[in-house]
Amino acid sequence: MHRTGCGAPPSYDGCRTVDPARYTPPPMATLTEDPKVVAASAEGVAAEVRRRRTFAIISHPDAGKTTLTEKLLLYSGAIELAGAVQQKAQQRHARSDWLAMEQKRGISVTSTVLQFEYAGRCVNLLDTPGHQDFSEDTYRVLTAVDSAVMVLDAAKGVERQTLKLFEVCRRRGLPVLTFVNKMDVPGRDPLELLDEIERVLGMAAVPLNWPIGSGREFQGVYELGSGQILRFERLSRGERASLVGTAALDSPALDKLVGERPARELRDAAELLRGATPAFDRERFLAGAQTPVFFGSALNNFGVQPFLEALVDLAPSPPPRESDRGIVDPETSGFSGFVFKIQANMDPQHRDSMAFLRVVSGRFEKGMAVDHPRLGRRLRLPRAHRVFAQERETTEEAFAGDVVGLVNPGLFVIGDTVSDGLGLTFPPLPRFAPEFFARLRPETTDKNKAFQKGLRQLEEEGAIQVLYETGAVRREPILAAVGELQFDLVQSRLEQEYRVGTRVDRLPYTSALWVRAQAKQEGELDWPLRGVMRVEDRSGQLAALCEGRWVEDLLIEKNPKFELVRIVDERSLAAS
Ligand SMILES: Nc1nc2c(ncn2[C@@H]2O[C@H](COP(=O)(O)OP(=O)(O)OP(=O)(O)O)[C@@H](O)[C@H]2O)c(=O)[nH]1
Ligand SMILES: [Mg+2]
Repeated sequence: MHRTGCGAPPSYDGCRTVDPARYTPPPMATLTEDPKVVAASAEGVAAEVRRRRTFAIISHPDAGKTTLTEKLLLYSGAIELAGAVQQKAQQRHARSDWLAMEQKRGISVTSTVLQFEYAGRCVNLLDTPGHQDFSEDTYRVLTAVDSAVMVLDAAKGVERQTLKLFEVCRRRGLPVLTFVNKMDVPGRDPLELLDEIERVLGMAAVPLNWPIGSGREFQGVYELGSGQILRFERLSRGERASLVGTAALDSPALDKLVGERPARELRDAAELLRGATPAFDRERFLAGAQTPVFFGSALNNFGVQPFLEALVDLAPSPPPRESDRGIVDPETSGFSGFVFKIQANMDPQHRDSMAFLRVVSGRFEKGMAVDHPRLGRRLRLPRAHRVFAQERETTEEAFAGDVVGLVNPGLFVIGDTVSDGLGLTFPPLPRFAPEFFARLRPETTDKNKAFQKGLRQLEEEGAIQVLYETGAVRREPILAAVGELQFDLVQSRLEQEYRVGTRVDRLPYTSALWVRAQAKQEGELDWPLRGVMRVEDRSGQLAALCEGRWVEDLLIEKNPKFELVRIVDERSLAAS
């Protein structure tokens, strides 16, 4: 694993206070003190929490999230050579697209956690899939972060899925930074893009840098704050590029550096911007009323380093969070956290299941005893891991803001809260209603054990739900998924991780209703004759698969005595 993971002893250089009104800086630790003791002290915890930056990268598919992630890793020094999403011969894959299906298709299908150090900050970065079929995972990630980086394709602006994800950020009160990517190909006018952000997303877009040229002539960025010009040069094969020169806007050196026409255009644009855009206001950004905008090309490494520097500077450290027992302060409360993601078989050496825990408050310590309210007991937490995509490394401690991996021998499900005696629970995580259903069969009968094991694991991860037709002669699993591509993912993972080939046969149903009934009342249910299938989940909870909305309505109408529940769908909340 990586030398750049965040562990003790920390250097407390440059800790920023997020909200000066709320926080008073703790005294600095001195080198003569034992780092472990310092980290466990109240001041040590506060200082550690303040240097955490925990954010997700979000957007419509293909805007360049994974490419940008890879380049942020490159410029942070966490990796030495960047890989690519679609790789040519002898090129590496991007770290955050490590699943076989991701590498084969060049899309992200699951979120990835990457922890690294940069400029005295401990960064927890979560690259998310853009495709709507995997958006449940992305939505859950958005519960676990403190800010978001919204990537826009310069030619496409604010696309549909970006808008939906932005709405989730808004509802969660997450500050959003914007990176306008792909400036190296012909795109839209930058002013028009700013205008679109304002119109469509309803927040002020404040450029902190400005592109010099565009398309093939894109050369670099002009930093509005410092007045510096940063000109880059294209390099091949994922190397760290390459600032070839800087100049002030009004100096003749600028014409030499970027050419006369681009220099003239830039001076005109700078003039225009001075009157047209509001000043960046940190409080308004933190309140979600403003987004700072950066331009660049992740593929060519243009503008990535300035963006990384601004990102770790501007992104907030962990804020207080709500729980059922009131507000939890990240610095002064004891340890608490929640599980937002589960993934098995990440490491072919270990083939275990990993629960991803977002630490909400305080300090996690290896082997500590915690309350687990869902299980109603106190337990010793298993070893924690710092995670870097597929790689992991055990860690002795973690602080509010961190995402750590806990090896999960069935103790955790998505949404579980743990705390050091605080007796609290964090709000439930979003669950989407399935809209696609299919029977899943192993291709051969001799792999039934591996098939069942794999299926159970994927169900635990929340990637799909598994149902069974009631009263059927053969207990064949029916997959219930939010999007069709999830079937492909299940098949690919069963093949890769369990060596089981499968067949998927689609079913015509479009929704599922849970039927809340006592076992003895079930016989009283009045089922429509057509368009419905009675199913149950692993625990025997009854549900009805419905072929169209009219069947749902009919079922509800025929059974007024029963509670027929549609799963609350966060997507519809986002749209409202
Ligand atoms: N020309 C150009 N292409 C880019 C740039 N950044 C990314 N790409 C390409 O755009 C495609 C999609 O990039 P990804 O990084 O996989 O996009 P993503 O947003 O992670 O996509 P999903 O995770 O599938 O939603 C790839 O072919 C990249 O090489 C850029 O700055 N310029
Ligand atoms: Mg991606």
